[in-house]
Amino acid sequence: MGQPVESESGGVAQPELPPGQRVQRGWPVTHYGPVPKFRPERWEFRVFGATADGEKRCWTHEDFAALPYASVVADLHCVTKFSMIGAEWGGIPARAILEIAPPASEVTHVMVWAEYGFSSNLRLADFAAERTIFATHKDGELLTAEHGFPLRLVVPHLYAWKGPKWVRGVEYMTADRRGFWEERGYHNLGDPWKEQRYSYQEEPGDGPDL
Ligand SMILES: Nc1nc2c(c(=O)[nH]1)N[C@H]1C(S)=C(S)[C@@H](COP(=O)(O)O)O[C@H]1N2
Ligand SMILES: [Mo]
Repeated sequence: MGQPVESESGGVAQPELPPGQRVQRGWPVTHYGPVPKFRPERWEFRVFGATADGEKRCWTHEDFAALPYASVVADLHCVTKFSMIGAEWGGIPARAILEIAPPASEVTHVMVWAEYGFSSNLRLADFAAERTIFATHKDGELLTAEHGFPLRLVVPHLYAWKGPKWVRGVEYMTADRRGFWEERGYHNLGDPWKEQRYSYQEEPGDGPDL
């Protein structure tokens, strides 16, 4: 997905995109509100809610940045119909967080929290997916401030709003609850391959009542 494919004639075919998306040259900046200023001494990454042992976890920026580094190649699909393809994201896989700070067995969903109270809800399985990553780098370079420095979530198989920039923590939840855009008209699940763009498309069971 998202990688150029060698066609039989030897040409390079268009990468496969979810329905209704088109490739964006360059990398636009898309978000609601101002770009937060990074203050390392005040920054912390928190895991809270229904943890297995009932305790919260907290990392300083230094400690979080020292967690094992991994990378994934993944596309960003914005619900406004542009896709940014083939970026290499480096950082800490969400799975690593689940291992270090395990959720209680009743946990079904997570809320990913960012600066200024921005949030996005994910099913635990989407958060635990192999390629879901808390990115610190893109294409080998530190993220820029407007693209989420020092940390953003990338959930390759969902629309990009499911990946908050300027992430500050994860809440383990035993029931689903809508995040920022999911309360404001966007689909609770956000699978671009199913074109789950808007909440009016939701079917029973896709999300909590609005
Ligand atoms: N904190 C925060 N993260 C956010 C958003 C936002 O409004 N606030 N918008 C999302 C949306 S809709 C998209 S398309 C991507 C855009 O990422 P980019 O600006 O790096 O291209 O960020 C996502 N993460
Ligand atoms: Mo978006």
